[in-house]
Amino acid sequence: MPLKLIRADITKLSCDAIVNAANSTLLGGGGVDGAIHKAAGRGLLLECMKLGGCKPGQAKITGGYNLPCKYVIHTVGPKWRGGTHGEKETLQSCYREALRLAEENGCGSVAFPLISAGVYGYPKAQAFRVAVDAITEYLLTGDLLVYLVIFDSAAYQISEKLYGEIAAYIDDCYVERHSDTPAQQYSRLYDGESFPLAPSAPDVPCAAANPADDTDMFCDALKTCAAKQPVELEEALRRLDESFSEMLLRKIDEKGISDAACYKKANIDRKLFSKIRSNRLYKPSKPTALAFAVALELPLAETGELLQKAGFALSHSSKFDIIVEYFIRRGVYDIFRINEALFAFDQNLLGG
Ligand code: AR6
Repeated sequence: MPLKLIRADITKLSCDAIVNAANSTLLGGGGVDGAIHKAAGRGLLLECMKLGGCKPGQAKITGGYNLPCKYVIHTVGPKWRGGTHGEKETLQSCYREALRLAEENGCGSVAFPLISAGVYGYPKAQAFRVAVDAITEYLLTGDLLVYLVIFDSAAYQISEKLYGEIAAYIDDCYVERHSDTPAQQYSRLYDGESFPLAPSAPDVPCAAANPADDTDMFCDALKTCAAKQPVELEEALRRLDESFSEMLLRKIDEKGISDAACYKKANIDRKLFSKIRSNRLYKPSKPTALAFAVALELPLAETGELLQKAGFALSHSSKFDIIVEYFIRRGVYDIFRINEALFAFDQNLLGG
């Protein structure tokens, strides 16, 4: 199951369990703890009083009372003391223990705040990294839908350097788009790539290009390649009829990875993958198609090829596309890193 970053007030979420960043008394406090107790009502406090507290790094579960969720999982994060007092290990343990309790209690979904990143003073960027790493490690074998809830905009930022580089790349791409002819843009987009199968239709929005036009452009692109790469062309023509699902499964085989490894790396849940696998004509959304391209570590041209099978193309008119392209060009295929950047730029995220 995937990890989803969302901006929300955790007390409003109706998933099976929400996690509370509590203190060791479990009797309420400020921050998210205060908000949860306030929204849940007195019943929560009465149940918490019977629990006998909780040690840092551990977790306990109660009902959700007036909250829209079934359960509240209370965990106690470490207080930041410079990072040399086992804070990271304690924080990792908070996520692991809370996930274990959620699973034991039959939850299908659980939402976390950024534990310790408020009153307890854990540096936000580091707290975020520990959260993402602990949750993604769990998801390698676990089967929960996990939300990481970002409450205030200051609570989350990718490094200034990365943010600046991506912002500059977006600017450059916009400039390119508005100063070149479509043909120039196209050749630049696939600069250095050997097999440009997915022409980014000029002035056609990224979401849904006309499939008929796409096919024509696709054939034109193939013909253009003919002189240079006759063998590849022959193979590509043979694959013209291949659907998105077929291409995806073929590429998974070619990479020699398992289906599960692929959909987990793509941050896609098993059910969605099964649908794609069993329906050769399944049309995924653009974030889903791109997530698979990233999971398969496809270079830009092959990414375009896979997207084209779903009726999409990468476009320099879309910030979302440009950001994903930024990472692919640099060979960075960690979907969570890419999603962090997309999140920072208020874009849709990759995955299911
Ligand atoms: N929804 C989601 N996230 C929230 C919400 C909300 N409604 N409110 C705050 N956050 P903190 P800690 C975020 O201070 O650092 C309490 O007094 C907030 O922006 O709630 O683990 C307890 O009783 C921040 O990113 O928890 C303890 O004494 C994150 O939740 C102590 O604070 C955690 O901030 C625990 O401190």
